[in-house]
Amino acid sequence: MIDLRSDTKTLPTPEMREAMARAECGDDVGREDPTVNRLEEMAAARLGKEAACFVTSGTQGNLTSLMAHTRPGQAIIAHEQAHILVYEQGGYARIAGLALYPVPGKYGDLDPEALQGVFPPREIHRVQPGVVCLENTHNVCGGTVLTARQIAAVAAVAHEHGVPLHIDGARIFNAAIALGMPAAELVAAADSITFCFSKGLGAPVGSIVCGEAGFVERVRWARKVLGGGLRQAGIIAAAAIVALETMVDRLADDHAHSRQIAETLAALPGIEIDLNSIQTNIIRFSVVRDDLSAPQLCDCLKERGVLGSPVSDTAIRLVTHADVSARDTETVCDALKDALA
Ligand code: TLP
Repeated sequence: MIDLRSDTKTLPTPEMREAMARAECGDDVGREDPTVNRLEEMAAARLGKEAACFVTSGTQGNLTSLMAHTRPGQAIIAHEQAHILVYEQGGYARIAGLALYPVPGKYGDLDPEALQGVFPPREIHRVQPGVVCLENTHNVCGGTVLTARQIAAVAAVAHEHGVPLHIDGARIFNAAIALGMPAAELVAAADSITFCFSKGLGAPVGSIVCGEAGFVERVRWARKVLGGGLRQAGIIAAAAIVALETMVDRLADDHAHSRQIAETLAALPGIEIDLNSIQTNIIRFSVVRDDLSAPQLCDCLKERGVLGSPVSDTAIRLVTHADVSARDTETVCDALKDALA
């Protein structure tokens, strides 16, 4: 099976398994795990931030960041289709105690002028924002990329109101590779960033939060109360180190493969796809046929050895990743042509 349901489906490489077997370990809750400490230093340097804290997942990275930036009773400002809002079980409200100001925006961007309008007056009836969030790349918008300039423009508005900017950078290296710039430069204007080792970078577990040292210390406390203190976590941090060292540059292949699949789709009847949204490894498209729904097309693809995700009755998401080769990509294109013929 060629599994295009998500880049979370990637399996650890042999080099990761070897590094895991050899990893030096200690109790990470007491900061005594040398492998976790090394990973945190590497990640902070790579993102151009002062410190970092290894967490179990992207969801935990975002939630601990929100908890560290805010206090209950404040609000989060985020894109209306941000992963934090739509796919994280409302942890921002349920656990961090935050209200929400959702903002629309093309391809995941927040227009600085629209953002200005979202900040309420500082008066007693109004919930005050405690953090602004961006997502790069933006999952629901189709793996779309925000540029350093777009990020800086949003950061400027947030900072004008005395509020920090957090980036859900689950796939920040996809964005950096697509733009051809170092990730540190891309996120320079942001106060914090979460990124994932267990998506396109192929590690089995883990994400990390990077930011200024005091903020990261608060993240560490929030991680503990959420049950995320992991003891001999060097076992999994070792795989994350290999991911950071060996899996970033190859993301360009995933982007080329998704472009090839998207262009094949665009030429097929009954398919609607916005080729401008195909910027990294995610392909979202619609099936506009009376005789075929998105779940039915996914069933047809499955019979041809390809797994995709129907995200509604008419929309499908496909994601390319390290376990999808150039040859697999040809097979996917043939399966789509065959299924839609
Ligand atoms: N996204 C997953 C699913 O949850 C939808 C996927 O298959 O794409 N931020 C972004 C932008 C994400 O796409 C995800 C995972 C997360 C955060 C959460 O990461 P995890 O799954 O590690 O908690």
